[in-house]
Amino acid sequence: MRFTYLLAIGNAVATRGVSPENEKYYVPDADGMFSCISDPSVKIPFSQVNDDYCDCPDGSDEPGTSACTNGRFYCENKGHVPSFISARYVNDGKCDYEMCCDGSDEAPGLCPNKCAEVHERVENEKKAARDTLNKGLAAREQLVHKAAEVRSQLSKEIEEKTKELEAAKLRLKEAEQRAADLSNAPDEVDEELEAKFELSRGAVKEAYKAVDDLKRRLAERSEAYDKLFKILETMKNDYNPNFNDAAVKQAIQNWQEMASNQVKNIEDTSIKGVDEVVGYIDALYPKGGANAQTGLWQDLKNSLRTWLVNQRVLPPSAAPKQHSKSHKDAEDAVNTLKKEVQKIETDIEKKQQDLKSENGPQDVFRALKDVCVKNRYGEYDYEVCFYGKITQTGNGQNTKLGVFNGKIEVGLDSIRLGFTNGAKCWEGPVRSVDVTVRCGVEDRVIKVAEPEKCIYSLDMLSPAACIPPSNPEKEAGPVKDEL
Ligand code: MAN
Repeated sequence: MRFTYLLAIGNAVATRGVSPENEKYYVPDADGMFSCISDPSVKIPFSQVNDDYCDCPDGSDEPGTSACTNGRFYCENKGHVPSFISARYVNDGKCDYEMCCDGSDEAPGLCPNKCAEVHERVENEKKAARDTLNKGLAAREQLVHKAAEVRSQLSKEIEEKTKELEAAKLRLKEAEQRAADLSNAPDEVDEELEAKFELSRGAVKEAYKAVDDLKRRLAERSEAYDKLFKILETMKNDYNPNFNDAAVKQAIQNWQEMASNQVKNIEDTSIKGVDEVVGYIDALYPKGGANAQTGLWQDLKNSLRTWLVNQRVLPPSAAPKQHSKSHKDAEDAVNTLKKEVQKIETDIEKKQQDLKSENGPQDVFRALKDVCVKNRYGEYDYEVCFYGKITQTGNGQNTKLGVFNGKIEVGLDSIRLGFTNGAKCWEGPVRSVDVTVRCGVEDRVIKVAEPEKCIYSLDMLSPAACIPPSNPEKEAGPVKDEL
């Protein structure tokens, strides 16, 4: 009877800190020995279990003392959730209620069981977390809905802009055609020249007639001159010098002088000059008229210019070509339209990039494009604009800590956003912020730290980060002995 009682006490000592699953190992074998759990080849007398001296490499011989640094103590925590705590907390004289609410890790009587109290608090916290998650998930649904709206609005804008682009391209094509037409039209110098031609056309015709008349009269004179020439030549050859007629002699002498000088010149130069002028006038009024826009007309104009320059009527260098005002206006319109087309194209490209971008699970962060959150933490106010910048305000300063760089990393229970390129820190780096967003019912900054100078970490809450638990059983699952 006494032996059975002592065995029971001995077993109670041996199984202190042992989980129900492992109790089977804490029974002496036929030789009264204990085998270390992870390495059963190592055996010790059963009496050395929980003797406050570490014998087994895995610490399994000291489940209820602090002797093995790798030992683990099982707290039953009746009324709450069983747990293992590290051997170093065992018998340290402190009640570690968060881990071992039944106080079994300390000597009996030192730490009264508080599992009921702890359980209630933990359950309340869990309930609050569940409420937050449910409300957060509901708010997230709305964000996802809004993100879808923003997306479809973006697609609509791209569609409209594409139509606008087509219309602008058409207008550009028309404007280019108009400018091309006007560039082929006569320039202002041509118009002026033609106007002058029109004015002088009548006068030129008159002159043409006068020249013809002159030519005819000149021909008559020339004929008369030939006859007179012959008469005088005959007289010169046939007169009798013995008659000594002084008047005849003088007449013949004068005739000889005259015949040898001027008369020939008149014929050579004047007639040739008149023919040249007539040739130009003929050329200037071709069949199609002066307005005929042909290469021939250009050639003729050039010939006329050359002739006028040769006659010293025009200065040697031609006036630079000037475009008409309407042509210039048309070219300006082309340039304006080209810019407009380019602007619309850039706009469309930007929107298409935006549409392609990823914005977290179910595109949820797209709904926060224009959202900014402002909260005080420590000595500063922090404003976070999800797709903009983070600003730190206080102590008379307004500092840009970073600009959203598009990085969205989805973790198990949080989402990280990257903000870089903030204001340069005095004698330090360019400021940047690593933002961690966790599930919350509303957007809020809850903590800011500066682990390194001007490198910040900012914790936020937002429904955007509420993720439905993927494996709810794991959370509430029983604690398993891993030894
Ligand atoms: C300001 C703030 C601080 C930062 C110092 C660095 O005071 O932006 O967060 O550490 O500048 O000089």
